[in-house]
Amino acid sequence: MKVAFITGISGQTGSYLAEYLLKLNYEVHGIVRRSSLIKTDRIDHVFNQINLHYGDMTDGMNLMSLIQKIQPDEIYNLAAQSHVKVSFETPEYTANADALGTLRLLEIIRSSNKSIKFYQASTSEMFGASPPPQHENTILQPQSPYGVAKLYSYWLTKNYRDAYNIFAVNGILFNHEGPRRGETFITRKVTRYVAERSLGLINKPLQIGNVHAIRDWTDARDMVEGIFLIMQKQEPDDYVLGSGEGRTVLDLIKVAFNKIDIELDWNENEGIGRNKNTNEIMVEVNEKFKRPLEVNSLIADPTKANRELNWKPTINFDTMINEMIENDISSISNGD
Ligand code: NAP
Ligand code: F7E
Repeated sequence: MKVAFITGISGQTGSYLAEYLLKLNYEVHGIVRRSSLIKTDRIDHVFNQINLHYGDMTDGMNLMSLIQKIQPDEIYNLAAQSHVKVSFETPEYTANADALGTLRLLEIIRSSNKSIKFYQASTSEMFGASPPPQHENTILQPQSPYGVAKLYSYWLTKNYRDAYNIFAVNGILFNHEGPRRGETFITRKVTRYVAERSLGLINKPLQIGNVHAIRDWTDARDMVEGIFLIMQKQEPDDYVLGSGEGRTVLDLIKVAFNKIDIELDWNENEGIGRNKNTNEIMVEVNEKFKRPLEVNSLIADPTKANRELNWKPTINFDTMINEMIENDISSISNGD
């Protein structure tokens, strides 16, 4: 039985990864942070099958003693302060968790007698200002403290691979979403709003930032499969994972409103979206949700992953958004 240690197991992708590895008969361990409220909703259904430990990416001694005790075969480093806008407000903390946290793990692996495989959750945010499509050799020009912190971890992962012969890999993942997505990311913010609208619980317009940014949105469950395949390669290497399809934030909003039979009429000068039939204002740009610096366009070129991992997403964008809205409607109806 293989032993996996997942940092960020309580997060969106970590929770799907835990399920995936359990199905493959892994012994799964993960860290959760102590907080005044319990935040394990995403993994409660597998609580009895996984091993949770208190831990924090900013606490090297804690990580060291856990890894010495658990003796994992594979470490998946998914823990991060993962919100781009928040990273402008908490840059030092973001660097500590997202950059130095990776250093702590890699140093523990380097000093271990056991050979431990390491996966780093790298991100398309590292491409930043480089125009799409972006692939493994695209120049990295991050535009946020988050992107810069992740860039450090990306290079450190390559560096420890080359210098110490560690099986250390980067998955350079484009945006991934699903029903478990955090509510402050744009897809979930929109699907939750649309769900509340359809249930008649809200009549104020949806407040959003930059509607023109382009993103490549893939289902998180498809990404987890890709993460696993990257870790199973004979030789360690880095891979871009994404659908290859770019959409604007406005496209996303229109698709979501369409699901509840509302056609949106966008007025660019006013920054307002109205219900075409009733003229009611549904969406409003609010400067508060814009970032000091934006990444305009991220669209994956996943050719290498298609070819070498035989990986392709199986869930399309519309299906994913539909499921997210349906899930929000049923969880709101159940009082969640
Ligand atoms: P997420 O939902 O925000 O989950 C992040 C996880 O990290 C949570 O479990 C969180 O715990 C944990 N965490 C944060 N700070 C920590 C710390 N100091 N010590 C220990 N744990 C900490 O993110 P996600 O969407 O699952 O993404 C997983 C990883 O992939 C992240 O590293 C993210 O940066 C990266 N990534 C994500 C995307 C995407 O589109 N989703 C794309 C590319 C890369 P709490 O629950 O306690 O906050
Ligand atoms: O923003 C625009 C925003 O916060 C997407 C993280 O998982 O993917 C994610 O980062 C776009 C941006 O994701 C709002 O300006 C407009 O252009 O959902 P997001 P992100 O910044 O792309 C990458 C790959 C990661 O690695 C990250 O961890 O939508 N946008 N209005 C808005 N975004 C938010 N959150 N809220 C708005 O109101």
